[in-house]
Amino acid sequence: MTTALIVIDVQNDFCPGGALAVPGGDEIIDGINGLMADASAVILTQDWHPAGHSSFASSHEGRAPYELTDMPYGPQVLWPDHCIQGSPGAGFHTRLDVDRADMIIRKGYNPAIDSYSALFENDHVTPTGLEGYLRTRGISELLMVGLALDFCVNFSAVDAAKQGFRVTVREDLCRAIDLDGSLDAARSGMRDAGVTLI
Ligand code: VGL
Ligand code: ZN
Repeated sequence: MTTALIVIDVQNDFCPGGALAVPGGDEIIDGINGLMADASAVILTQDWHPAGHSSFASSHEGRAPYELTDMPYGPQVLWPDHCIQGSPGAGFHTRLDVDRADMIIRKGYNPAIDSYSALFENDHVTPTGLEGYLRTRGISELLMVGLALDFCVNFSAVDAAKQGFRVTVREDLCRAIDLDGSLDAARSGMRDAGVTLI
């Protein structure tokens, strides 16, 4: 069984000082680097939005960050502008060992659809291509870490479990945004989907 380490969105905008800073987001980096040596595959994801992305509150007249809106594909949290393609905030944290990565997958580049998950956009049908990459490499087991536990890690873990991968999330190597109970909901959703939380 080949296990891949999937490192979700360890980018400057999700670390302290960033546009959508996750509390303690930079505290997990050394631990993640430490896992890379033993992993048989290392995959990094990178949130990668065009300016004016539909998930940004600034793209919706009169709306503020962290409010909910309805998109054609369902409810969507409106975020501060973050991870704009090519900006410093979209870059990986300088301490993250990016040289060890076999694959970097970008997501959220479609202006009309957000993409929390590393496997599918938020419409839950448009694939990112990661599933095909994993399968063609014979990878069936995933260890997930990164930011944010209750959004991108959660959606990635649940989608991967639904697609038949064995998924473990190292909670100590994740940090959460925790918006209106989103962390508790994410934990129970992951467990219901068969994800192992350790
Ligand atoms: C994320 C909100 C918006 C994440 C990405 O990486 O969890 N959260 N875009
Ligand atoms: Zn985003």
